[in-house]
Amino acid sequence: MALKKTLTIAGSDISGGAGIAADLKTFQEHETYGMSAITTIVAMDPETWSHDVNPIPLEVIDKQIETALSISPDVIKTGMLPSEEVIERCKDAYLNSKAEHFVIDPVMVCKGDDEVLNPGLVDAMIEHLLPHATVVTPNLFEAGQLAGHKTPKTLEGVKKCAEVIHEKGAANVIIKGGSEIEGDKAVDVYYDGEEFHMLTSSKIDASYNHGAGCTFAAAITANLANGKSPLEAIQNAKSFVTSAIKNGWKMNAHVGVVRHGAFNTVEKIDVADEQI
Ligand code: PXL
Repeated sequence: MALKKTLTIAGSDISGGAGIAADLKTFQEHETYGMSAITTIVAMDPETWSHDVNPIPLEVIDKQIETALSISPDVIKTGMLPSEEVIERCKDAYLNSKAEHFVIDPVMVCKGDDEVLNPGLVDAMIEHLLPHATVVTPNLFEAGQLAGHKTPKTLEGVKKCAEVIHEKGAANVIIKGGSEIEGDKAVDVYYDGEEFHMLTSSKIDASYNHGAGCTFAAAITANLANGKSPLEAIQNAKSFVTSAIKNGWKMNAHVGVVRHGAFNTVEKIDVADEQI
């Protein structure tokens, strides 16, 4: 199969678990050619692990996007975007590219850090990104924000948010409920405007899960590049990230991180899919 090209426009997590590091590792695990345009650099205080977010100047982001687009990415993914201008640049990048798909991971906070990135970003994501998204991958908090609802806590609440986010233009919505939805399964809810699917795996010890969200969206991106349908891409990505979380490891006193390559090198964990 011809080598496909995947581009992430996202932040750099210096610890290597999330952001472009997660994306590039995941792209490689799927044999796609990964490229990155860095929007912000996140460094961590070694003592407290508080996140220090350092946005890259807009003109430097523009130059990176210009370079990457000249190499014709097949699928573009977004991650941490520090300003409304950068969000608009991502839309323009996708519309000016020949990419077939656009995957939006609507990063609003860093895990382990309760500082919400500028709340004005939510409106910009709704206006500029959702209408063009092949897939959007919010967690429960992000789903509530995008839908204009409270953070959903039940399956019914999650389904309502998925409907609203789909109405705002995202073709395929996958809401990561994970272990936070009641019951003995880790549940993600998929909606494409017609069908709801519940993707479930056993609840696993998810304490070492830094980077899980980025890895999941990057795996969707790579699967789409490799010709999978959105639902198949999401199903495969859930297996990939569940394996990565189950094999996560303790990095230091503050954080445990997913093992990005576990699906290919340690174990492939199955995910059940039920239409609901
Ligand atoms: O997990 C969200 C996230 C995304 N992108 C970058 C990050 C983080 C969290 O630390 O640093 C760059």
